[in-house]
Amino acid sequence: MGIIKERFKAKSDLANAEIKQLLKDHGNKVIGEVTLSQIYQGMRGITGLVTETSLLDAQEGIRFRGYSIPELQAKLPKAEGGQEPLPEGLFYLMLIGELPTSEDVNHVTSVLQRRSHVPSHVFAAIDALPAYAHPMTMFVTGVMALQTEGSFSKEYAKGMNKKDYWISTFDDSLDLIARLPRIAAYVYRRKYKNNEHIQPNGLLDWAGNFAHMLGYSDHGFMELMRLYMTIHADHEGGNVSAHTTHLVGSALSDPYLAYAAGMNGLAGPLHGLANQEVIKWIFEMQEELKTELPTKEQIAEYVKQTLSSGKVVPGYGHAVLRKTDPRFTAQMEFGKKHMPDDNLVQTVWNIYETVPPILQSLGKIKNPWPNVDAHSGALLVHYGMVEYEYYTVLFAVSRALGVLASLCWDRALGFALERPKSVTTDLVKQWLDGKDNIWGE
Ligand code: CMX
Repeated sequence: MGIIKERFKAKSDLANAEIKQLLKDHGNKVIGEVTLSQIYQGMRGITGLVTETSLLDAQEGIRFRGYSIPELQAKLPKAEGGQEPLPEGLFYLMLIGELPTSEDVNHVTSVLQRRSHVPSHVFAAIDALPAYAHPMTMFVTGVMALQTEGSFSKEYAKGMNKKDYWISTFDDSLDLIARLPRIAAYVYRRKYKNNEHIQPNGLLDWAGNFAHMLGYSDHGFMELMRLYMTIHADHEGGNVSAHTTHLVGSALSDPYLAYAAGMNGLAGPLHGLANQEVIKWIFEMQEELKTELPTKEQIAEYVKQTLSSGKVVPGYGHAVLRKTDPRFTAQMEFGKKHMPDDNLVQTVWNIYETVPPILQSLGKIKNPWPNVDAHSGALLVHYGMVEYEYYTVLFAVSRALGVLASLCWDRALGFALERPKSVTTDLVKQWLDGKDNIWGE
């Protein structure tokens, strides 16, 4: 057994015993109540899941195993000559629950390098799609084709002891994380770079090698990828991509099936696809106003136009957060350091000063502040990655770190099949008429 796997087993054995005791002592304690609005309106605020890897505070933003993004930037190991955290370190932290040493991170990097081979039928499956297919469709098709290489389903078919579910889940998760950059880079080069592919560089870290295979080998872009892959990795358990991965995984669908399902959720415009929508919206604004650097007054007018045509302002608002997303702030800091005079980046900052008061004045939006997607595209465009339809694929590669670390925990803790109760409006009406005991089990 590898060293990370041994450490994971030791940690999860302890957690298992602790949770068993916790449930024995307090299993019947009530932790909240559910209102009628909540069941009709996206179950906002209902505590119904356990996700160990990260926790979202509405005011402060995300913490990964207790660490904020600035803390991670200070404490996680860096690449040689780099200043941004290595995402392998965050994966270790989410999986093991402790900050890694540089040696631990180097170990994760080399394990991922060893496992990164992608069989040719995966590329053939992507090639079978027309060139106009969306990059997320190509990416998820590649992931589904790779499912042939998984071990969980094969072990299950042979007859696996429940206690061992976590082992092949762990193996599949590492294999998948190792191989995703290759699949994602293949999609990019096929769709946008004449099908000219770049072989991996085994001397680079996971995110650095991804940048290299995409065709962006300059130091700044590699640093951006390390930061990007770190901050997009996890956002506790209730968001669509994490929740879907967990839900599908709860049926004992293997990590490939569960992750692919989650990423189909990430591909929705109210979730991860918002990163492409932001840049598309800014490009359209620049075109309509015939300027690369619209004034704040011009931006305000354009925002009002967007709202009055019944559309959302992409990159703004959040289901849980109530302040500026610290992932936005981390990217803003990166922009200030690497490209303070870039027109598009400055436009993102001008939008930041313009949009919140307008959204606030509508009186119905719970969070008028920017989320992670409001900033990412402008940084990518700066380095030449202008193909905004691709951006959600980058988000998906990063999100694998969080949702797959969580899936390992789901299996190690023996979490049950997820199956909440649903009701009909007829039943709700009967209940409102005073009929008791109608909710069922
Ligand atoms: N622009 C315009 N209207 C917005 C808005 C925005 N950015 N954000 C919320 N609203 C509207 C909602 O559509 C809703 O309107 P109705 O009552 O008419 O249906 C109202 O304000 C209340 O919504 P809310 O409770 O504040 O927000 P929700 O929890 O329902 O939705 C989210 C959250 C993210 C879907 C929403 O803010 C949105 O659509 N934002 C734009 C898309 C986006 O940036 N998504 C990315 C989120 C981060 C991520 O997952 O990657």
